[in-house]
This record gives sequence, structure tokens and C-alpha cells, in this order.
Amino acid sequence: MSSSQKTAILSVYNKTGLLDLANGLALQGIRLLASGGTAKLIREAGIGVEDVSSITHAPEMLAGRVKTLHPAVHAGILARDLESDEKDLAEQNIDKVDYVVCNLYPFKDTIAKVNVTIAEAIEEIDIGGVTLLRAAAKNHSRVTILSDPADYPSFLEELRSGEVSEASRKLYALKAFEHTADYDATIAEFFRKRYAGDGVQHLTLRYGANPHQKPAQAFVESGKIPFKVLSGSPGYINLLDALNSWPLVKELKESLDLPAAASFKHVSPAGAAGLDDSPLACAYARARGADRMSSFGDWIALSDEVDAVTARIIGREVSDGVIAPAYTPGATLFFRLIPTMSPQALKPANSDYKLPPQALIDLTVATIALKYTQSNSVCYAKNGQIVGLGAGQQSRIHCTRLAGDKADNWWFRQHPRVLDFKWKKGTKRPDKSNAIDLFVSGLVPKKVEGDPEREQYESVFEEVPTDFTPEEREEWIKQCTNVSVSSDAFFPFTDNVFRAHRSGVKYLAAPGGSVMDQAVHEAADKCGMVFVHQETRLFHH
Ligand code: 93A
Repeated sequence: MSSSQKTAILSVYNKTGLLDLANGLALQGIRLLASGGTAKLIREAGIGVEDVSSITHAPEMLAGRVKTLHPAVHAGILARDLESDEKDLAEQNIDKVDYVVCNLYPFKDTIAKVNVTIAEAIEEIDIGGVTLLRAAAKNHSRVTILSDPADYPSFLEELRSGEVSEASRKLYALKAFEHTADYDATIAEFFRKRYAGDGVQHLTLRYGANPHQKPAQAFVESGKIPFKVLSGSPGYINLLDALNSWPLVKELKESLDLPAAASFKHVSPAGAAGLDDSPLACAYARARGADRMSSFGDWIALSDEVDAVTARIIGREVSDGVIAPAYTPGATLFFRLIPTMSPQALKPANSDYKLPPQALIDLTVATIALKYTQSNSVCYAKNGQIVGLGAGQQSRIHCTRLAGDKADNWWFRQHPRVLDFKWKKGTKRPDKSNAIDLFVSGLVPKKVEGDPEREQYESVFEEVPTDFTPEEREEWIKQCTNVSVSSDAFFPFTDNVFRAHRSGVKYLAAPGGSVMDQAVHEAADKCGMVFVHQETRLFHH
């Protein structure tokens, strides 16, 4: 071989495009070396190729487990254009390798087969190929690594026009690193499932975000998953709700030293509460009662051991699952998780102004809730509980309005006329909630003979209530005072302040940073509100 001749090593499981590539390399005068099956195919096509053993002087052995693993191969690939490296190569009579073409044994396809054995999977763990890929990718400043047959044509085009550019070598190297990373992740996943045991480091989920998304799993790369499933089988959204709601109640309890509860839907709280002088059951009832419509089918988080009373309250509602530190024997729930995670605590409100204790509690509840709510988020709180939470809105004012409307809805549900509704016997709780929601939102269907929506609305009442008059509404909303609001980021315009004011807000907490900060503070002043600067932006996704 002439010293200026370049060398390529080819070792591919997927032989797509191999012959065109080998031909193109040979036409450029490049020496071809290949492992067993790859060499055979190239040779049969009439293209000149040598076996890798011609440089290793060792046969392929252990039924193919050792093919290319040899210093003659890897020193040739890893050598830099340094005098010391050249000297090392010369002493061992090793030539540099300039191009490596490699793709790996089909581990993924093998383990996808039904009833695959561990022994079968193990035989498909590629060692030499991964080493070729990694060595060549590591030395990409000199060596070109091709790991994807789709790259062969553009590589050959570049080769024919002169040399493979540095930019291409970098991209090929990146692809090789991605290839081995994906390969290793698949192997680890396979053995995690087989060796770590379900529910320890790995958990099979009922399904992904939707029932057709199966199989689905959750895992940690080391240690144990931070909760224990006691019964039932959570889906992916249950899992996300558990992982968000648990730190919320834990933090709420740590911050306020009160029992805390949260009711989650779609990875945001619908309600949360930390209640003074009250058992856990009341905290859950309040959390659930913040937004009964949203809480239908909720995920529940409780800061303390679930007792029989709390379990009974939960049992009356439609819920998906519970996460709590413990359950008394009487608390028989259909689906329980015990968490063992420890989130960091947050100091939410920070102000020189001495806030009344209840306002401090409410701002803390609202701000901690935001920390675990999909952004943008704005939360209204009163009497230690969320009363309106707007989540996942792209615009701040839409969020402030949404949360404000929910807070109004919560307040109107406590109007004496609503509390006094005469329900038809046997009306279910969700049907009552739906009817109340229409009533307090001012969305009662018009009285039209034969209208099915109106008929359904009327069917739940013993006595159909007359709608609120505008005067009744005005009178009642005026009585809602001392509400607190927290925002996960700054208010960009004064409209947010004015909207909050309409729902009886007295205390506002938000981070600063807007060019409108001054105007927002002035607007709050004019409305007689206390504005608390909250130092940390709390975007969450
Ligand atoms: O079993 S291996 O890990 N041992 C090796 O030394 C080795 N070198 C390359 N498998 C090895 N390979 C792999 O063989 C390559 O990654 C490629 O997928 C395959 C090509 O084998 P053949 O050329 O015999 O078809």
C-alpha cells in the first residue's frame, strides 16, 4: 500500500447502499477493509476489498463477538496528525484509517420480537461497531464516520469533488454519537425492565397521554422512582399530576404549617387549600370546591395521612387517584400512591408592608399553586383556598380574566339563593354542579318550548330558580372583599389590576420587570390594593 493511499473500514449490519458506496470509495483509490459479511458482499460484487484480519492478523472469533476489536483498527482510527502518534503507529506498523462506515446490530428489532429471550437480546448487543463509531466520531477532526446509509450519496459527491469538509465530518460525528446514545438507551431500557423490577426503578403505565398510546412507562436512570403505587395503574397524566400535586401540598404544609390539599386536572391545580384549625378533610373539600366543574375526575394530593372521613368525602366525587404520605386502614381508596420525594420550599411574598395574617396565607397558597401550574398562570385565593385559577393561557390578561371569572363563579355559588336551590330528589352531584355553573355564569338556556337544553336544565330542579338580576349580581359581588391574587410573571399592563379589582382583590403579588411596573403599581394604588413584589418568576411546564 502506498503511504498516501487512504483507508476505509466498512462494517455494516444494514447493507443498504453498501455496494454503491464501496464502488465510489474504490474509484477514488481508497483501500477498503471490511468485516466478514460486509467484505463478502463487496467481494462478490467484484469490488476490491481486504478482510480486517489482513491488518489485525487475527481471525474473527467467538462466533463473531470479536471482529474489529483490535489495536491495529482502533489505533489507526484514533491516531492524530501528531508526531508522537505517528511514531507510535510506525513502531507497530499500523496505517491510519481515514473513513469508517458502520451501523449496528439490530438490537431494537430483536427485542421487539414476541417472547424474545435475554440470551437472544444479549447476542444483539454490538460492541465492536459501537467502538468503531465512537472512535471515529471522537477523532472526527481527521476521520469521517458514516453511520447512516442515507448519507452515502452526498458523502460520495463531496469525496469526488476533493475532500470531505470539516463541516460534514462534524455532522457525521454528531449523528454517530446520537446513534450510539440511542442504542445504549435502548439496551438500558431493556435490562431495566427485566432486572430492576416494575415499580422500583421502572413503572409500567396504563397508557401514555391517550389510551391508544401503549406501551408507556416511567423510569429513573438511577435510584428508585419516588413513589409507590399501592393500587390501580396510573396513566401518564396521572403520573404528571402526582408529581406536581405532591410537591405543591408538601410545600404548602411546610410554608403554612397547616394541612393542605390539592385537586389537579391536566397537570394544573383546579383547587388547593391550606386551612387553619381544620382537618385534612376540610382542606380537600375546599380544594375540590374551588372549581367543581374542573375538578370532575381530578387527581388528589393530600399533605397528611388520609383518614376515613377524608376518604369518604373523596368517595362521593368522581376522582382518578390520590397521592398521600399514608392511609389509615379505614381509608379504602381505589388507587393510592405513597410519595417519597422532597421538593424545595419557596418563600413567595416579600414586602416591607406588614400583611394581615390571612392575606399572607392566601398569597402563599396562590403563589405556591402557581409554581405547579402550567403557565401563564394567575391565581385568586381567599380564606386559605384557591378560588379561581387561570392556567395555560398565552396572554396574561386572558389568564387574569379567566381566573377572575372563576373566582366570581365561586363567590356566586355561595349566594343564599343558590344554597337554597330545591333539587329534584336523586339529582347527582355532577348534575347539580353543571346546573349551578350555568346559573352563576349567567348561561341558563332561554325558556323556549321544547328546547332540549332548557328541558335538561329544568329537569334537575324541584323549583326552577329565576335568574340573577343585574342588581343582584352587583350587590353580591360587592360583598366579596379581601381577595388575594398572585401572578407567575409580571403584569405587562394595568388592565390586569383593574380586572382583579372587579373581583374584590385587595392584595396582589407578582414579580417585577415590565416597563409598565410603575404604571401597574400606580393603578393598584388607585384601586386601594396592596402590591407585593414577588422576587421569582414561576413559569412552569
Ligand atoms: O460482535 S461485535 O460487537 N464484535 C466486533 O468486534 C464487531 N465489529 C463490528 N460486532 C462487531 N461489528 C458489527 O458487525 C458491526 O457493528 C456491524 O453491525 C456488523 C457487521 O458484520 P458483518 O460485516 O460480518 O456483516
